[in-house]
Amino acid sequence: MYKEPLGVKVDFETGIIPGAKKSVRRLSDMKGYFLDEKAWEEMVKNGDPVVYEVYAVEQEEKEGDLNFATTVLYPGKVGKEFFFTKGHFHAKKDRAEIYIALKGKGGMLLQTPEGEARWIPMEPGTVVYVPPYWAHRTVNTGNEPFIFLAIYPADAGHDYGTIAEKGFSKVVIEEDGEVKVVDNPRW
Ligand code: M6P
Ligand code: ZN
Repeated sequence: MYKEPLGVKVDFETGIIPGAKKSVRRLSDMKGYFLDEKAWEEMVKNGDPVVYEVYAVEQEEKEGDLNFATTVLYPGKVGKEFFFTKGHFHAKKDRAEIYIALKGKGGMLLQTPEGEARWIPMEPGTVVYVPPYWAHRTVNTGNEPFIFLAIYPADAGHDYGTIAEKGFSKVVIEEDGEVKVVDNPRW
């Protein structure tokens, strides 16, 4: 009747959680996500790099329970655009989430269903509260892996649909050696 409590040691250097379920997202898994389609195609042909890995400890999709996961988001760019995670709304839209940055440098793009966006810079120690209803995507703006821990309701689920189709209303690019958050020309 009672589940067994669990303590695990997350490796802050690598993001690895012992016993967690690992998933890998390569650039080829992100067709249509980046603005510069030619650059995307070239990079997929020339080695198809891993963009990010997720180590997740997940429970049954039941109200009241919690999941947690680390993400290791590698440094890189497609054209001017920094590597990012796919990004999602929660399938149960009113579910919130907490992110804690562990290593590297980056930030989070958040967006309401109406397309209003926010950018929150993240460095080790930054805690981000993702309120209910906001889609969220992390971006690596540095030159080492950006690693963070996420804690989210077990019944939140992932809704990739709208973000996969339209993306975010803002994109994070490098221009003149600077990180810029600018309007998405395709929005
Ligand atoms: C965090 C959590 C996970 C999510 C992962 C990768 O670890 O929010 O739920 O799966 O980031 O993000 P995405 O699912 O958008 O690819
Ligand atoms: Zn989420």
